[in-house]
Amino acid sequence: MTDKNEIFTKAQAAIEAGDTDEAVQVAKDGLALGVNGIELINNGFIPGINKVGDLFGEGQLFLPELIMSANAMQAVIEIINKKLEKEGTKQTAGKVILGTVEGDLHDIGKTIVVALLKANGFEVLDLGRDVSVDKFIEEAETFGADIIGTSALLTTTMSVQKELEEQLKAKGLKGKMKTIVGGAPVTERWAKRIGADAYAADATDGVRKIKELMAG
Ligand code: B1M
Repeated sequence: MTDKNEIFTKAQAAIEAGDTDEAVQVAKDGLALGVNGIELINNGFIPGINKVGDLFGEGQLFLPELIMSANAMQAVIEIINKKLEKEGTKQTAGKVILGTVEGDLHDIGKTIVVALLKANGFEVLDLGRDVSVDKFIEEAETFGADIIGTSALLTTTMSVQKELEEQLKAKGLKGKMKTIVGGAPVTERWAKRIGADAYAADATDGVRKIKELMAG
């Protein structure tokens, strides 16, 4: 019988190879075998894309290969998200607006956070990627968001999270809408420095912190 670890190994290998068909097959097989979707992402697919990122950073992999791996990652996240959304609860735990900041096209992590929030009963408006501060604020007001969540994957785009805090203050909205920040280069220290209400290291932590923000 195929065990979980074998599925995780295959998932990682498929992402490293940038093989979308294989990655999709592994995702489907894993879910069919009863492996939890989040576990599959955290222990299989994320280690794969992290390895690709490291090799890219070291100059051992090039952009076309990075794009192939990212595409494979997107395809499996879509499949797992659908499953998580189906399993989600129906009550409204709060309204959250989420997006990747302006200038930043990395949206795989943000999309996982969106799915997990939906599965936990939150009403979520996903603004996608490359979202300006003005758009975050405009959409949050229209949507009646309790929380604005931003994701930044580039050290150069983290500053947009700071800009959002400044704009919220300037418009008298700080406190009315709480903020949470995430993304690989983002830290608790950065969140404190810019005055964000919370920081999350990963999607599970994101849901936990958002629940705390709703309660407090
Ligand atoms: Co790019 N990229 N990339 N990339 N990419 C990084 C981020 C990089 C670290 C790679 C490297 O050099 N080692 C590097 C950034 C260096 C830096 O800023 N210091 C980099 C670079 C340089 C670039 C380009 C500039 C490359 C180029 O063009 N020369 C370019 C920039 C484009 C742009 O944005 N303007 C670029 C492009 C791309 C692709 C388009 C090919 C693709 C993205 C595709 C997509 O997202 N649709 C891509 C990818 C895939 C990566 C890596 C390999 C993986 C990112 C990822 O998806 N991780 C990445 C290396 C790395 O991070 N290890 C890299 C998996 C994902 C699940 O994790 O997003 O961290 P993550 O999300 C986590 C947590 O952070 C947290 O929860 C998630 C789940 O656990 N989280 C939140 C995230 N957001 C949250 C929000 C929350 C709460 C938690 O609440 C609001």
